[in-house]
Amino acid sequence: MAEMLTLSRHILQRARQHQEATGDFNLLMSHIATATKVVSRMVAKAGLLNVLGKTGDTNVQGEQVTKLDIIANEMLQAMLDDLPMVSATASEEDESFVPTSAGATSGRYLIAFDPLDGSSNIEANVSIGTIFSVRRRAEVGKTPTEADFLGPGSELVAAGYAVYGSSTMFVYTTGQGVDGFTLDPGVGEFVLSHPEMTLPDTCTCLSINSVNRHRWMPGTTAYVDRVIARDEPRYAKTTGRYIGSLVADFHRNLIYGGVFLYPADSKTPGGKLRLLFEAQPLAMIIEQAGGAASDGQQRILDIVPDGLHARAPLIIGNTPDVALYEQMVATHG
Ligand code: AHM
Ligand code: MG
Repeated sequence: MAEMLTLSRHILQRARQHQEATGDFNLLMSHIATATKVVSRMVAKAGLLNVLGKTGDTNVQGEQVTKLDIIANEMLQAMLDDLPMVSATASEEDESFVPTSAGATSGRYLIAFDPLDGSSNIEANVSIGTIFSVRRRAEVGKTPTEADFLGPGSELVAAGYAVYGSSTMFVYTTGQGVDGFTLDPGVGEFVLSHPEMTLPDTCTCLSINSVNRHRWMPGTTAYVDRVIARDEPRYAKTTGRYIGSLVADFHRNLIYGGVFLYPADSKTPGGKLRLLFEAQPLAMIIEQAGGAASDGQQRILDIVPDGLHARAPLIIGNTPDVALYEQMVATHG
């Protein structure tokens, strides 16, 4: 019978190779994966279930919350609440972190997630996703605090995302490379389809919201102009691709090569995307895939967040393209 390497088997095999006892970790990842399977199903049925559209509320970021955002958020929280190894969760949708019922004091892990990224695209049937990260608490045996979450991304023990596209994929890293799994809807399991993902060394896609050009810093304008001039071999075949769903934009660029930018600009001088819920996990994944992530001046994974909802400019993709952006910002400001 043909080999079918499911996500659980893959985690167990990895653990064996590295002689780690990861029963806890396997259960944790399985629960996250199950939550994303449920969200995937909800997203696929959204039109039928009448969960499309806005609730009329705004979240802590001041954005309109869609119904599916809330459902996905509750789903992830519920799936993690019973796990004794999880101390607390933090979500992009909630102002504060939430201690779990099972492991608040004793749990070793803290989970941060963006339950439904790119949710402004839901009604148009465009790909959206879930992003998560896992960090270890410095000290167990006490009540979790917000400060426990506020470490640099370099301390993450795992990060991943699910993308709800033409198929549903689950991509994750534990610091030993990046592996991608595709949901087999018949079996209901994520199956290894993209082992050891690495970025192709070509800048195929330039991904930036170009309509914001009027508010870019000079370095960003100079950078984009240099890429789209297409007179350097590296950029001779570069094309523009921007979905407006970070997970989907990121995933495409991971497959084809390229750079995604949500830079600092005059409207959002501190960036738009959130460090804990978006930038840190994707930065860990891109580095593990051979790429780089920067805020324009420093490595994303070195930044220490000053709050759960801290934001950062995000320039993420192939290393030479991210380095060129840093150089252009250093030269032009
Ligand atoms: P959100 O759906 O979690 O609020 O995410 C923010 C989204 C990202 O998915 C995407 O990269 C970005 O906002 C697009 O922003 P803009 O519409 O300003 O280009
Ligand atoms: Mg979101």
